[in-house]
Amino acid sequence: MYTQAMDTMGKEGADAPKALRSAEEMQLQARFDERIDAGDFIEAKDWMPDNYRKTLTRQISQHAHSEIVGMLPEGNWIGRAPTLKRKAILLAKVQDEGGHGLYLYAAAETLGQSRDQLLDGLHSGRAKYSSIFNYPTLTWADIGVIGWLVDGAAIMNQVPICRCSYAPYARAMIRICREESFHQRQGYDALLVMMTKGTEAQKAMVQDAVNRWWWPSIMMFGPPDDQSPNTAQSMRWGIKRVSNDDLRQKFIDATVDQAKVLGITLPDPDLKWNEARGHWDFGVIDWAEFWRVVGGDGPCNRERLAMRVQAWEDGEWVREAALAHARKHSPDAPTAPQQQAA
Ligand code: FAQ
Repeated sequence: MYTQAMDTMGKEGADAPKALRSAEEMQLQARFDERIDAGDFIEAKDWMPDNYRKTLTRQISQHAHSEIVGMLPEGNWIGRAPTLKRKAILLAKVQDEGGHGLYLYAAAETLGQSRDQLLDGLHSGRAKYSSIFNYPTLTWADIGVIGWLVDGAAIMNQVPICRCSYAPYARAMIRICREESFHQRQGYDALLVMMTKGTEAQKAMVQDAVNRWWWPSIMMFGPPDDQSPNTAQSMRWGIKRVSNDDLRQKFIDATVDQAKVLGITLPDPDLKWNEARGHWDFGVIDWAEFWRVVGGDGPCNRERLAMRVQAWEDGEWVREAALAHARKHSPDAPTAPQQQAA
């Protein structure tokens, strides 16, 4: 028995020997599977398989990191918004993204990892965040295009997560999706004003921004289904409800008509309506670029991460003050931020 335990130690992956499971654990697993099949929601205190917990922690924390890293490209333009109205809208939007990050970190914490551990994953480069936020915002039109395309893609991906089998994540997503709708709308509105009332230079600026953001936006949905290691199991568990490719197609189908109303051209010569499929066909996505960016070598990866680490270091005194305050009111409060797991 002891040697068998030693054999399984430290091995992970498909070829790892299966750990012995008790009858009780098998019953719990069967009950969990039944609940998933019946479309039940799982709560934080319910029994769940380790890999379900792991997958959710990975996805929710990456989602949270995306929201707070996503504040950076737009935050960059708050001081340069062209009117008071646009500045107020952008401020509200960027604050919303910070709020989304906080709801999501709270949801991830219910799975047993502290906020400090989750953030350490981001700061050390172990955890991912969305590829899209590694592209630069070069002009004011980029801000409109982020709202229209990036928030538009985010909504398409996130509405099905409101029905995710893990209830704390699903609940967080309901509020987030309501706010994302405003984000998408304000971006579209800013572009429509530039395209209908702007100068030729402003219209060209919008087209240039669309040319740069289109392909990265459709990469946001993740790799094609046949190259997505997590999709099949996540769909079986009801974490994902729609696959990467299906969401991407739905997004493209919805966006083509919006582009026509705006009067811009999507930078894909292969975009063609396919009557037989009832969908728009589109060109080949440069997956090498996607993996390069996900792997840390995009145009702004280093800058984005350095800014998050700097913000964390600058905020140390705030965390210390909050802990000192908490200790005053409760002697049981921790004396230092929770340490990361070994
Ligand atoms: N970027 O097997 P799959 C927003 C990774 S929030 C980077 O298909 P999965 C709001 C993936 O993690 C945007 N990495 O993975 C906003 C996995 O790596 P791992 C974020 C990506 O999880 C707007 C590997 O590739 N939204 O925009 C990306 O089943 C404007 C294999 O992929 C969410 O996070 C990517 N694009 O499906 C804020 C939504 N795609 O971890 C500010 C929740 C894939 O195994 C301004 N997340 N990878 O090492 C999801 O729906 C899923 O996690 C997917 C990926 C669909 C993103």
